[in-house]
Amino acid sequence: AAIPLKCREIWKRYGANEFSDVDGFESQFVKHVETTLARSIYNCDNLAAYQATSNSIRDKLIVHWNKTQHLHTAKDVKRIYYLSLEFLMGRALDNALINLEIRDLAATAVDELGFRLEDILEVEPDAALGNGGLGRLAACFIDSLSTGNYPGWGYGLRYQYGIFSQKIVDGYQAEAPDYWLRFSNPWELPRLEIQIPVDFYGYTTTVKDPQTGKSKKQWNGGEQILAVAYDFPIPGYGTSNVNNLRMWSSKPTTEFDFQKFNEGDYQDSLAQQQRAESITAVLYPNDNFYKGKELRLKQQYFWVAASLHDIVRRFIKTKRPWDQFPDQVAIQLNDTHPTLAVVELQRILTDLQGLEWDVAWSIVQRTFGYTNHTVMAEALEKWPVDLFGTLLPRHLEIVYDINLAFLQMVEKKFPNDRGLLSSVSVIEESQPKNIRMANLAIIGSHRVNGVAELHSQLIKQTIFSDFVKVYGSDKFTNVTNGITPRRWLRQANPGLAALIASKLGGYGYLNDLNKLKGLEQFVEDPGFRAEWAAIKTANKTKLAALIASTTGVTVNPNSLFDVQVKRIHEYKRQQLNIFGVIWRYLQLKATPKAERTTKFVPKVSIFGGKAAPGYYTAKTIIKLVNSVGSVVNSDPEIGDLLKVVFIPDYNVSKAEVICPGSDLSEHISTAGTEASGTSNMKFVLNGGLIIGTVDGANVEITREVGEDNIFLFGNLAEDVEDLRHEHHMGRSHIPDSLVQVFDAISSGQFGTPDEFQSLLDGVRFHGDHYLVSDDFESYLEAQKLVDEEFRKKEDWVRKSIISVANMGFFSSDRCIEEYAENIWNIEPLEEKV
Ligand code: B1H
Repeated sequence: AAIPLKCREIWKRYGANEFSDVDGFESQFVKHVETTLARSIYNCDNLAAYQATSNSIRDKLIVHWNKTQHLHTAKDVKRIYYLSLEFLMGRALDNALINLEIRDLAATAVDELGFRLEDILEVEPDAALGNGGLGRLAACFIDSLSTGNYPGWGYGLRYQYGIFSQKIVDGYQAEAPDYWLRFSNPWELPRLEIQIPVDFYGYTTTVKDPQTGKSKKQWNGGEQILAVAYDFPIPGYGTSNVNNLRMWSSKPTTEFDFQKFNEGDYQDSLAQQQRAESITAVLYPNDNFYKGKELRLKQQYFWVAASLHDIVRRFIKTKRPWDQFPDQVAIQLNDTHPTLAVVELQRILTDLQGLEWDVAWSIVQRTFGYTNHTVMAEALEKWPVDLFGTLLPRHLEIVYDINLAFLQMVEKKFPNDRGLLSSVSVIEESQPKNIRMANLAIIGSHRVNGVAELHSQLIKQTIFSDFVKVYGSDKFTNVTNGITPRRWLRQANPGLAALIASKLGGYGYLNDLNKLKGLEQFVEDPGFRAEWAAIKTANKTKLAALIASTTGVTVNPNSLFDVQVKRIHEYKRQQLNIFGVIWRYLQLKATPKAERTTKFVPKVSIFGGKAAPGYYTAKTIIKLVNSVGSVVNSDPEIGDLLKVVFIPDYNVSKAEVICPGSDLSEHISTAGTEASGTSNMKFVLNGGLIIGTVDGANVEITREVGEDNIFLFGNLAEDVEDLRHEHHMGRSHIPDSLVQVFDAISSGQFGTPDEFQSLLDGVRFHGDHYLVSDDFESYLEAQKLVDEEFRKKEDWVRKSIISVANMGFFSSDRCIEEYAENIWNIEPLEEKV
C-alpha cells in the first residue's frame, strides 16, 4: 500500500541520512553501542566496538543499497545473476571502509572514542563460505560488478559452517568447525519475510490444463522446505552503487504433519522438520573433487530453485512477454554446481507458465552462460540417475527430454556417429547410469568459458572437443581470471598502495589498474627502489610475526621468503616443493660450513593450506612438511640458512598478510592441471616474483611481466600425456637428486618413514601421475637461478617494480567487462548522486 501523498513530507524530512564526517560517525557509533548492542561506555570492548563500527557502516551501505536497487527497478535494466555455491568473502569491514573511501575518517573517529582501528578489524571472523580459488573468484567478481556499476546480484547459500578451521596437532591436520555466526553478523540483512518453498521427492502425474484442454506434466513434491533470504550489501569502489549478494538459509515449513500428530508421533514429526536446517548447515570441504552425496544435490537444488523463483518473480513484475526474459536476465553458472538451474527454468517455463517446449528452450539457452574451472576427471560432476530421479522426479524427465532433442539434432548433423552421440550425451551409459552435469551445462548455455587462455584451449581440445564438433568453436570462449585490487593491494598492502598512489597521482589506479604501467618510469630511481624495498621488508616483518605467533618459529626477515599457500592437492605439487626443500637441506649439510653462506641464500620455506578431510595423500604431505620443519628448524648447524614452516588455518585474512610478505611464491602444478590460479596474481601484484610451471594464468603473467621476471620450469602441457604413458610402460627415470631425497626420508631422517612410504611409492612405482620425477631437476635448476638473482638486490627490486607495473590486465574489473560484453550483453548504469 502506497503512503498517502499528504504523509510523504514527513517521510522525506526524516529519510535515513548517512554520516559524512567524523562527528557523524561518532554519533552513530555511540548510538549503536547504547541501543543496538544495549551496552555503554563502561562495557564497550573491542567486540562491541567492532559491532558498533560495522553497524554504522552498514547503515550507510543500506542507504546506497536502497537507492541502487530502486534505480535498477525504475530503469528496468538487464541484470546479471552470478550463481555460485561458494563465496569466499573474508572480512567485510576494512573492505567497506576502503570502498566507501572513509577509512581515514573511521580510524580518526574510533581513535577519538578510545579504540584502535587495527584492533577492531581483527575481531571480525572471516566469512569463509568457500574452499579456494573458485569461491574467492566469485567474491572478487561481485566486488568488480559493484565497482563497474553493473546491475548484478550474487546468489549463494548461507552456510552456518564455512570451511573448517585447521589445527595442526603433532604435525597432522585436525579439523574443527568454523562457527562464524557465533556473534550476530552485522553484514547480513535477514529478510525473514522472503520465504520460498522448495519441493523435493514425490512423483509426477499428467494432468489436463483446464484452460487449454491440453495434457501436461505436473510434479507433486513430497517434502517441502523453506528458503529464507539473507542479503549482503556489496559496495563498489569509487561509486555509490551497492549490489546485493543474496544467500539462502533453509528452514522447516510451518506446515505441520497432522497425520503423524494424530498417530501420537508429535516428537518425531517435529524432529523431522528440524532436519530441514541441515541443508544449509555446512559447506562441502572438497576443492577440485566430486563426491556424489545426496545432501549436496539437495543443497544444489534448494539454492537453484529459490534463486530462480526470485529471478522469475522479479521479471514477472516488469509485465514483459516471456521471450524478453533473456533481454532482462543473464545467469552465469559458476562451474556445474548450479546446472540444475537450466532444468528448473525449463520446468518453470513449460510446466508452470505453459510455454511450448522449443520456445522455452530457446529462452533457457539465451539466458545461461557456463564457466568451466577444471579439466580434471575426478572433479567433474556426475549424478547417479537413480539418486537424481528420487530427489527430483520431474527434473529427471526434463533432463531426458533435453537430451533427446539434443541427440536428435546431433544425429541429423552427423548421421550414424554412435561414438559422438555417446560422448556428448547427458547420460553416461554406465552401470549405474550417470548424469553428466558439464554436458548439460554446455547444452543449456549460449556460451562456455574457461578461466585462462591455456585452459580455454585445453577444454576445446580435450574434455569438450566433441562439443566443438557439434556447435563449432564460437560457443567456446576465454575470460582469464582476475583479482580485485581493492582487497589484494589497497587493503592487504596499504604501504605499497600509498607509495604507488604518491607516484601515480592518487588512488585512481585502483579501479583503472592499467595505470600501474606508469610505475615503469621510476625503475631507475634509486630512491624509489629503496622505498619499494623498505615496504617489502616491513611486510616481511609482519609475516614473520604471523609465523612466530602461529608456529612458534622465529624467522629472519632478511631471508628469502619462499611461499606456497593454496589448497593441498597432489596436482598443485606441494610434494615437489618439500622434496626440493629436503634436497636443499641435504646439500647444505654436505657443504663445508665456511662455504655455506656463499653458496646458499638464507631462506624460509613457508607452506599453508587445507587438505580435504578425506584426502589421505594431501594430509600426508602436510605431515611431511611439519616433520621436515621440526628437524631443520632445530638443527643448530643450519640456523637462518633454512627454516621450514607450515602456517595453520590458511584463509583470506591470513592471505592478506602472506601475499605482501613474499619474495617468491610457488605455482608449480603439473602443466595442464591448474585451470588458472589466482594467488599467482595476488603475489605478483604485491611485488613478489614467482617460480612456476607453464600452466594456467602463469602463461599470461609471463606475457605481461616478461620472461626475465619469472622463474619458469618443467614439462609443457602438450607433453604430459606422453610422459604419463612412458611411466605406465614402466619407463620411469628417477633422477639421482630425488633418489637421495627419498633415501633420506626412508632412512627415518624426518621421523617414522612408514607414513611417507605411499607418497614416495606414488612417484616410484605407481606411475607418478603428477610428473614429480620428470620436473624435479628442472625445478632445482630454477631454484638455483632464484638464489643467484636474489643476491643481486637492486635487480631483484627492479624485477619486482616492472612486474607490478604490468599487472593491470589481472584486475577482476577487466574480467567483468569481458563477461559483460561477450557473454552477458549488459551495460553499466551509474547512479548520479
Ligand atoms: C577450481 C574447482 C572446484 N576448479 C569442485 N574447480 C568443487 C571444483 O566443491 N566442489 O565440488 C570446488 C572447487 N575449483 C579452481 O578455480 C581452479 O583449480 C583454479 O585453477 C582457478 O583459478 C579457480 C578459479 O577459476
